[in-house]
Amino acid sequence: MKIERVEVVHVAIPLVSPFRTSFGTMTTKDTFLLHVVTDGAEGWSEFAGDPRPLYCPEFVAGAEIVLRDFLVPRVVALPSPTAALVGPAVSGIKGHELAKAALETAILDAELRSYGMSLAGYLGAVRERVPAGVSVGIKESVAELLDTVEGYLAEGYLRIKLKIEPGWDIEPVRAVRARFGAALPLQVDANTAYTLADTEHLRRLDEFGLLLIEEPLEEDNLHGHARLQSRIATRVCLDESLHSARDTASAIAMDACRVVNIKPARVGGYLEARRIHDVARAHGVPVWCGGMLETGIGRAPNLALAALPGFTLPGDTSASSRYFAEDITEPFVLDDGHLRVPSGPGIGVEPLPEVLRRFTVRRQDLYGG
Ligand code: NPG
Repeated sequence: MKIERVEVVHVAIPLVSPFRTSFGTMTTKDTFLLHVVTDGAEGWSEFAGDPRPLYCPEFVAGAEIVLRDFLVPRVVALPSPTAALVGPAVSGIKGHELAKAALETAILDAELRSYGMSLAGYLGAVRERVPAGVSVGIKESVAELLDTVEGYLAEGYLRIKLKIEPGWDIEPVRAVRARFGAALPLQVDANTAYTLADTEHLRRLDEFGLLLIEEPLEEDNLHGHARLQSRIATRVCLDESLHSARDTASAIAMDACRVVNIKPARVGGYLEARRIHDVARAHGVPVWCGGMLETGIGRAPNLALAALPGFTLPGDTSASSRYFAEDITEPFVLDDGHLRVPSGPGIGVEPLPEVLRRFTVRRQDLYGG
């Protein structure tokens, strides 16, 4: 395969409602798509990060530079670039997993399209549809939270995740349990907002029968998470702390997590995500697929991954309408609480040209063109 052109397409798409977490509030999906043109086919991917480095160190403007100056030159210089060669080619560049994931995914999409093979088939998917969970941001009041959760349950979502932070944890969880019952699959996500000194406080969540508590402590504090896990009954799930299959193996060996959130972008792409799935599954540790408010371009490959056998918990892979009044692909629609796994070649979706044009802020060639 020969790469002829690599282009970034910056987009800004309003969210249907602001999304508040312990690290900030988002009102717009402001990122770029990566468009790769090869001699065989074209591929698309989405940079999962935001304009500000609040969730992780990477951010939109920085990622464009890293791709332009360090990642794309190494990959186009390969005699015959393929997705499997991207990781080794860029391994000398430290970090920047989100940018690496965007490049690998766009090339993988083009490559699979040239073979007429779906990403789901390539990864080893065993399901045609996956159960959909939804992530509910921090609200102004418990009443507003209950209304929001009620609306999502009425739409058919099968699992609720509540964002928490100090001052917004026990009471919202208690209220959701009281209103919707003990059978509702419910979990919480702290996005690193607590410290080990909060152990006794976090132990109060044990009485609510949660599926898990996600990333309660500082990023990369595996030792602290293991100490916390030894003192609370709720399963600890890691997100921000896991960047690779090796990290995941260490965390599992230390009992720093009993569940893993796999976000392909956070770990450098779908090939490493698949390895994490395999490591976790070999240890009997359940995984689920996280989300970063992606458009349909980022969501489609996540659905393919979520169809692997070890994904035994519903993920944050919600329908397009949870995020946008208008998605840039054909919308993903909830059907009986599930989303269909794309079955067409590559990631199985493409941007709708007219919609993409309306949401495009800027286009820039990084190579060729
Ligand atoms: O449905 O895609 C979604 C959002 C799920 O809560 C969600 N994502 O911390 O996992 C997270 C959070 C996030 C959103 C992280 C945006 C980074 C950016």
